Amino acid sequence: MTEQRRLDPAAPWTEVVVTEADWDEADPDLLTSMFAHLVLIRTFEEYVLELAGQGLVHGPAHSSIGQEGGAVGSIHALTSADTVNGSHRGHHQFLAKVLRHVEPEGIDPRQPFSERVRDVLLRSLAEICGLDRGFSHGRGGSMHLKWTEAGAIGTNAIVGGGVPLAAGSAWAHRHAGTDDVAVTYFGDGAVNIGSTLETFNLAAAWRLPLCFFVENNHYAVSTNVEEATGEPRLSARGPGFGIASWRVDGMDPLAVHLAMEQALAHLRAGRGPALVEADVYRYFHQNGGYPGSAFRYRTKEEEAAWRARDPIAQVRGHLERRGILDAEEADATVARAKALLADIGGCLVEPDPDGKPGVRRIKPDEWPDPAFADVGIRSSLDELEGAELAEVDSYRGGVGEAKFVEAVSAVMCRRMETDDRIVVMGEDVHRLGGGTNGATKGLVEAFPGRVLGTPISENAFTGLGGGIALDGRFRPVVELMYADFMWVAADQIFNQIGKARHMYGGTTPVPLVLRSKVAMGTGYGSQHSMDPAGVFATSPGWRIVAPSTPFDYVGLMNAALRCEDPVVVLEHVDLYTTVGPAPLGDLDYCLPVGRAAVRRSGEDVTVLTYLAMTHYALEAAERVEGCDAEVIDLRWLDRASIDWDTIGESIRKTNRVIVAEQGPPGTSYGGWLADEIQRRFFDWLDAPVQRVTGREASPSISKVLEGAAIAGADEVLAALEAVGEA
Ligand SMILES: Cc1ncc(C[n+]2csc(CCOP(=O)(O)OP(=O)(O)O)c2C)c(N)n1
Ligand SMILES: [Mg+2]
Repeated sequence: MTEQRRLDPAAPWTEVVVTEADWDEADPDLLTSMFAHLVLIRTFEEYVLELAGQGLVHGPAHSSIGQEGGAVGSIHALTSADTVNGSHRGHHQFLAKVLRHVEPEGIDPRQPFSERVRDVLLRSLAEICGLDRGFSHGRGGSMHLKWTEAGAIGTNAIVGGGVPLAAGSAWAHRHAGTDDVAVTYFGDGAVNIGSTLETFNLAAAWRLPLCFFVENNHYAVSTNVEEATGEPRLSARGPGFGIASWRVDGMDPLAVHLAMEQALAHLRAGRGPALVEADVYRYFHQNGGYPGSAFRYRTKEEEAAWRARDPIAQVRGHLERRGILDAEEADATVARAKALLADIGGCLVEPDPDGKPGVRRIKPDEWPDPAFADVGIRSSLDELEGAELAEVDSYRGGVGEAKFVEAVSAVMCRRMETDDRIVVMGEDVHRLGGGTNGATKGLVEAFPGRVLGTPISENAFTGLGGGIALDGRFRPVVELMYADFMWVAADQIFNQIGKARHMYGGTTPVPLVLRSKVAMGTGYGSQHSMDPAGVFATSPGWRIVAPSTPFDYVGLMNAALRCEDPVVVLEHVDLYTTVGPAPLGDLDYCLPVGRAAVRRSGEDVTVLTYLAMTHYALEAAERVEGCDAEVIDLRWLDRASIDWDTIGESIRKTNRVIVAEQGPPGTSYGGWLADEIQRRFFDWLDAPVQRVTGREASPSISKVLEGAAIAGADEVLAALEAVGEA
């Protein structure tokens, strides 16, 4: 007969229940300001629904009506320096944060609303309508609300997508030596997604000052929380991760406020993350102005029961009961808020001259200029001005030889020495003498606290890096142990990091370096052998560098670390152990952005290649007979940085092109490049652009099959011979 021992999680799990006595003791200024916020946000949201109903909000408008209590109660406990982000349903959190920022002492509901309040509401409404005077010039709209100055670091349309980014913000707060915190708001649906769960773990492991604020409104679109999880008490998740957790009635803004104060005391004391689950309810369906019951996934009775506990009515009731505000004053607040919204709306919309009476349109001057569509996808590169530039033949410090992987760790060491902002993270980067390949050798000893071994959670730690980059105080260098793991972190890499600058208006720097190991030929098989260049090149926002020599690695890494854009630095394991030209002097030079290197001059064909394939192409060019190949090592691969001048000059001479890469044709880099070349240089081409690629399948583990799947010198040789015979 076994003995049963009850085990309890180490982290506490508490429900905060407010009593009448708490309401009696609450600071009148807190209650009046919460009331003003609630009324402003509710009125704002009603106005958004009105505009949406008239087709004046392009795309969804996820209303927060009914669940304002969670945001208002919690944000009244924050300072301007604390940061918040949220998800698709984020108007209420954003508004509460920016209102708090412009009126940090609170808003008096008895007074006229200030110009500052009017201004932030106007800019918020403009953003939601997709208009130029919005915070992101209408690029972000309803689901991407960001005003960094106010600590509103960006809402997000990917469920759970903002959670790792908030962890980055929390990390930056702590690393900067402050007691500021980050709060990430998300729903009962988002609590089940990997990025959220991974971030629970990472934040707890690293004791980050991050509050996971779950707005449990009981539905994810039409799916209710009981059918989506085995434990619908969502704050139960926290203790399993070692996170102190609170549950509170979110329809009661004071209860939320008091629970949040407890959570904040825990966070500011450096005791690790906190989770607050606020039980709330959205009165309407997922989107638009119809109640959920109209779509039959819930009943009118259920909706009425929640409406009976309306957060505004609750606060108002206590204000009146305590004689702080009388009914007339409260009604006047509501009337003033309605008038304010009508006034703000009048700045953005007008009667449609071609429409029936009552039909409105967006004022034409309020739209962004269509020419703005592509502005600010990447930085202008002003930040590289004044950088020391060098090429191997112009470098003054002398060029010797070194092992490639030593250049990798040496340049990072040098940069971390000169730039305190740099922080390196990834799996095992802090152990094994510099990670699994020695690429981070010596760093942890030299820079303790700045070389962070992460738990295996690519979404969480890549996103955390993204959050640090967006914060701006530090420069994250994230290592992906194998390039294939980019699919695991795909949301953070492509939806978040790559799109953030543009989506939030085109000016937000995202200085993140992603070191990604390309491990073709190592026998690690189908899931560890990809070349990610093609995927990055066809995704927005990223710059891509592909060094083929130690000298270039140093210069490209320096440029990447100086750049305000996300840059993926591809590192091919075939190169790690090779010896090549390397600087003998300083490690401070950059390679010029967008400059390719002609590695071999030739007359008959231009071979465009990169990374390890450069060496195989050069080998083939030496072996072939009857074809004089010019081999160009592209080095900068992305659309914005590729060197069309060097490519064009070569094509005008040879009139033939081969794009050579090792990986399969499917996700290949050469596809888009060949397409560009045939249009740009059609008049100079004597033959279609030829491509050398691997086979269709991802490489297998069997050495023979792997060799067959990956292209190398033999495949380039065959392509050159074909040119020679033509
Ligand atoms: C990763 C992802 N999956 C699905 C969606 C589509 N979607 C948008 S909101 C939503 C429901 C989210 O529910 P919850 O997290 O509870 O937030 P709520 O809408 O209730 O505020 C879904 C499925 C999405 N945007 N992102
Ligand atoms: Mg929900």
